[in-house]
Amino acid sequence: MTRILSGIKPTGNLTLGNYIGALKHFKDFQDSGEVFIFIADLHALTLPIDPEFLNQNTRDLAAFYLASGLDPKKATIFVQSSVPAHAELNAIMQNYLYMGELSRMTQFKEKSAKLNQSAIGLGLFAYPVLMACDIVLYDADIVPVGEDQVQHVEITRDLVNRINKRYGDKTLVLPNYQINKVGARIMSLSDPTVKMSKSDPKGDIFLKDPMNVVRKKIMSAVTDMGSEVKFDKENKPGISNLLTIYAAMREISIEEAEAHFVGYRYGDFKREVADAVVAELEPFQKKYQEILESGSYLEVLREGAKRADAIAKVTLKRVQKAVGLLDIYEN
Ligand code: AQP
Repeated sequence: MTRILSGIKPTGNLTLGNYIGALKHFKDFQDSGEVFIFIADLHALTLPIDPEFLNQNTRDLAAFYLASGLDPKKATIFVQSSVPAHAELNAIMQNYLYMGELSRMTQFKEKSAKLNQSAIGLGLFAYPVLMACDIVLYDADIVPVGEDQVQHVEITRDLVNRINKRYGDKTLVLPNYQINKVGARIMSLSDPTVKMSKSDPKGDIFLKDPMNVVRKKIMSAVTDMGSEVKFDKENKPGISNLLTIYAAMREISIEEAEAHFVGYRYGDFKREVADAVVAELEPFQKKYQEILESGSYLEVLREGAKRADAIAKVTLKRVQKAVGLLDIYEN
């Protein structure tokens, strides 16, 4: 059975970008494969974060996962730090990805550029090593991600090939990434040339925003010169972004969305985009709130950790053995 794994960092309030690029699609996999969805809390420590904020974001994310339709009977939902094998495998794998290749990672370059250069944590630099461990521990075949994370799955593939060449081709499973046809990169509403991002929000829509705020943000989104509602990323980045959001909400292609808005003025166009977003987010938000208040997500995470731990341990053992670490409990 195909194994699918993905995760989100609890670094901030989830955005519509996280929803469209990742969250919305997780449930689609749970009937066709074995799904592992985790909360990447160790990754969240790679940039300074307030402990209470991290704690709350972790709870929120668990509730959002469940609200998105993930069924804990079908999908294994867990917190990364609750499965020790992630950190243990990381200690081994950090020796097999090289500083040159890690320093070329776009995410590292972008995030480190915003920091005081003398205070860039090793974890931020080594982020792709831990992410590779997250993936290979579960023998994942497919990793659904937004566009930004593709490079990290590619470096995971390099690592797997390196390890398998050295220790035998059955040591690790080679993963593939999967990105959505529509909405792999949702842009900021106030500056459509930058990605909508939870740790660096710029007029972004948060999944916890009240619906009147969601509407207001869409109505005041930056648009472009001209008056035609047309998908043209280069010359009309604002309109193209709103068209993408609409297409993702209605689960149609960009071409279908464009055809729908022929002859529309910007104001009416934005109003319909807002309607589509509210129609999807409102019930989703209600479900999230119910789950959060009930506290039921904690039992799901405990059960998920048990299941994930049992699988991750097996991979860890296989790697420890392959690289020559002595198991003192075996003969
Ligand atoms: N704007 C986006 N459009 C489409 N997909 C997106 N994703 C994130 N932003 C967009 C996808 O959501 C998942 C969550 O990834 P992550 O939390 O591990 O980190 P990220 O990719 O770095 O996302 P953020 O929101 O920008 O987080 P911060 O600000 O903490 O770095 C991934 O599948 C991602 O591609």
